[in-house]
Amino acid sequence: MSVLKRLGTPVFYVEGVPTDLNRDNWRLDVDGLVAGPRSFRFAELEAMPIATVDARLTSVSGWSVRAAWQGIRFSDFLAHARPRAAATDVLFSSHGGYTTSVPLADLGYEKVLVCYKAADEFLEPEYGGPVRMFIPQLWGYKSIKGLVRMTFNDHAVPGYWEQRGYTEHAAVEPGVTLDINSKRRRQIAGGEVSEF
Ligand SMILES: Nc1nc2c(c(=O)[nH]1)N[C@H]1C(S)=C(S)[C@@H](COP(=O)(O)O)O[C@H]1N2
Ligand SMILES: [Mo]
Repeated sequence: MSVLKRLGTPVFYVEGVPTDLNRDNWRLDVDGLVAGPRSFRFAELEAMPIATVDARLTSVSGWSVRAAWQGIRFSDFLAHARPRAAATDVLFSSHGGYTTSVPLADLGYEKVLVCYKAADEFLEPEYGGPVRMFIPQLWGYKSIKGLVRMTFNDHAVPGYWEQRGYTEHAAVEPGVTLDINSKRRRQIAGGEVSEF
């Protein structure tokens, strides 16, 4: 069981938890402004160097969870995705049709992962398995779960929550958040949540 599940981390999955996606049938399609479209299998992802990032996922809805997130650094994954010089943003799509777009400038941060494990356990479907994004400096709605497509664009595309009024830039703002690890409410300063 992943640490996320053990801690009782809230599950947010507006399109429903996928029941027909697993590490064998999962594919990640990479397209748009790239040298050539590519499709990756889970085994190919697993063969890439794995990084561990001790950081928090923070939801705009008022909670935050700390874990040892694991996967491929997005900055390393770029060598496989091969974006063209004109690319500025990546549109992420889930198996069930959730979308969110993130500037490459934000994705270059060293703690951003194409994530498939937490504390050495594979992610359950409800926590985004087989593969999700982990982007700790931005609100959780940018950390797409059930990731199946990355489209490199020269513009931002409003995603599921952005179309419903959430900000496009999504930098974590000051406020009160429930720390899922300690079950305590804390005031946060905004930016990446790292103080507890
Ligand atoms: N595919 C998909 N990814 C998603 C969401 C979603 O509804 N669908 N919710 C987002 C939101 S709002 C948050 S806060 C995090 C929550 O991650 P968790 O459900 O693993 O706790 O997932 C994000 N990724
Ligand atoms: Mo969220």
